[in-house]
Formats: sequence, structure tokens, C-alpha cells
Amino acid sequence: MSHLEALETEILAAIEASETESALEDVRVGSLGKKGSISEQMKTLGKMSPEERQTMGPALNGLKARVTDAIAARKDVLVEAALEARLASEKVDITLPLRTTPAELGSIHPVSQVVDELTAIFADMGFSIAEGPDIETDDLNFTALNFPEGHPARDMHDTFFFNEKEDGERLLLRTHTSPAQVRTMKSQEPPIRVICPGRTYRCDSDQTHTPMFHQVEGLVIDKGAHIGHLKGTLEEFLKAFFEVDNVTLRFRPSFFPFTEPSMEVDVQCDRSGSEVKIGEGNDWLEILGCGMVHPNVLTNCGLDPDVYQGFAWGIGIDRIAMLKYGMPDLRAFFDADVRWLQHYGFRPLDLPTLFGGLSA
Ligand code: 2NM
Repeated sequence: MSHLEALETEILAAIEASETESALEDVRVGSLGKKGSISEQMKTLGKMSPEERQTMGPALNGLKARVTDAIAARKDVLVEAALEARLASEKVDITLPLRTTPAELGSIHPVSQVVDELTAIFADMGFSIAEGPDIETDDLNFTALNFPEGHPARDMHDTFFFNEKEDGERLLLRTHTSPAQVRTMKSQEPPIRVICPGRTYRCDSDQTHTPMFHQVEGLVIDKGAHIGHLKGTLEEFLKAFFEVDNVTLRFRPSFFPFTEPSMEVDVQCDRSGSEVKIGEGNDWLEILGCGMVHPNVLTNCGLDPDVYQGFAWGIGIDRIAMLKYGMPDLRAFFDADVRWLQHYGFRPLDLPTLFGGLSA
């Protein structure tokens, strides 16, 4: 075997043995590079006799061409193999379920969920949301709302009072969200359409009462507001909230200091199964109180009762949450037991909307 054949065999074997692109590059530099073995052979051509050069020239050029081709072919194989290895090692199974993020491990308390639902429904009907402080003045919680001092209706509320301040004023924990509505009437021009959801407090505790509970009150003030609008508003709300096509309401005369006339509202229901079903059956369930805003309240809030009329209502949020989601025990709402929350809680990132489904 000539020395050129030996060199070719050696280089081709090195090419085949290269496992990486950089090893192959070393072989290329070692053979075809400036000081490579083939290049060194090329340099010897100049010192040869013309006859010798005539055979060695083409022989060396052939060798160079075959080595160049072999390197290119090997490179294609290595590039392809490297890509395959990357595809295999970086494979992502897009069918795997997402890992639960900390945000998804928590859940939304049913009271928050129901407040979000109420907000979506009434916002759709053109209402704004108003909030006020939990600690209120006697004036905003009672006097402005036509509960005169010494009036027995004040006792009905089992109020939590704070100690008297130095100036003799006695603050209290609001017994209803109506003071937020007084603030709204005093600060905004009619027409007014607001709901006020929030915490309320009464010194009362048994199977169906907790000292802190949640209420949402609604208020509409406008020149032509009348009791028909009240009925329509309540029907639309209850249908949307309980996600039923029809509700039948029954209005019974009642008494509240801040409304005249005042009414208690029952909703038609079916109690034959294990859960109460709203909108069917032949039972009644008391669900809310309402009425036309008393002229004294309008006057106290700076509105002329000869120009403006209004209607208002109040509902217990905890109670309608229990009804809608079948939760039997009110007191569990305030136990902060994560097992209860995992069972009855809602997904944190699904906000209730009328188009996306309130409780879907
Ligand atoms: C109720 C029942 C009836 C009520 C009245 C007012 C205000 F501020 F306009 F006077 N707010 N809420 C109201 C009326 C609340 O809860 C059972």
C-alpha cells in the first residue's frame, strides 16, 4: 500500500470515529488545515520531477476531494444525530395536566363568591357598588334612617356600642349597611342606583344567627321610581341569582322605620327534596325585606320628598349563599376550617359573569 493510501485509510477511519462535530473539526484541521497532513503532502509537489508530479498531483487532489466529501457526509450525520438527541431530551408532553400553582390551591369563600355574583348581576342592571365603614355613628346608623332616639326599633337591632368618647359621642358597629346608602344619598345627585354589600353586626348568636353577618342592601332614587320598579328589580335579581327562568314572589305588609310602606317578600319554593328549590313547588320562603324610602329619610339626606321617590331592600348574604349552594350550617361560614373551604369554596381565578355563567 502506498503511503497516500495509508494516509487516506487513516483519515477516513478518524472521520468515521468522530462522535461530535468538534472531534470531526479536529480531523478536518489535522488533514486539510494549513498544516494538515494532506496540505503537507501538497507542499511536496513543488520539489518533484514533472513526471512524478503528473501522477502525484491528481492522486493528492483525489485524496483531498474524497476526504472533503467524507467530512461533509459525516457532518450531516452528526448534525442530524445532535438534533434528534435534543428533541428527545427536551420533549414536552403537552397532554400532561398543569401543575397546581399556589394561587389555585386556595379557594374563594362562598360569601365572597356570592358578593361577586350579586355585583355582576346588579352591575348589569346599571347599579354601582357603594361601601362604608363597619364602625359608624349613631346618626348615620339610626337617626338619619328615621329611628328616633328612644324608639323601640333601636332595641330590635341588638347593637354593639363602643364606650363613649370624651365628647360624649358613642360609636357603634353598623347593624345594617343602610348607613352606606345614607352617605350615598348625601353625596350624590339622583338618579341613584346602588347596592351596598358588607359586614353587619348584631348582638345575637344561635343556630341561625351569628354576631357578624353579611348583608346587601339596594337603593334606587329617581323622580318616577315606584313600587312596580321595586318588584321588577327584585324578580330580575332573584331569577339571575338562583339561575332559574321564573320566580313567584309574595309581598306581605311589614314594618321598617326607614320605609313606608314596608314589605316582607317570600319566594315560591319546593322543600319536598333534601334541598330547597327556588322557583317551583307550593311552599314559601321569606327571603328579603323592602319598601318605599320614607319621606323623613329623603329629607334627612338632603332630598326633597316632593320631587324624589325611592325604593330600597335588604337581603342576608349568608342565608342566600346557604340556599343556593346547599350549605346546611351557618356557623361553619365563620369557622375558618380549610376542609369546609375545600368542599364549598370556589376556584379563585373564575370570576362570576353573566356571560360566562355565574356559578359554572
Ligand atoms: C331593608 C328593608 C327595607 C333599606 C332602606 C334603606 C335606606 F337607606 F334607603 F333608607 N336602605 N335599606 C331597607 C329597607 C332595608 O332590609 C331588610
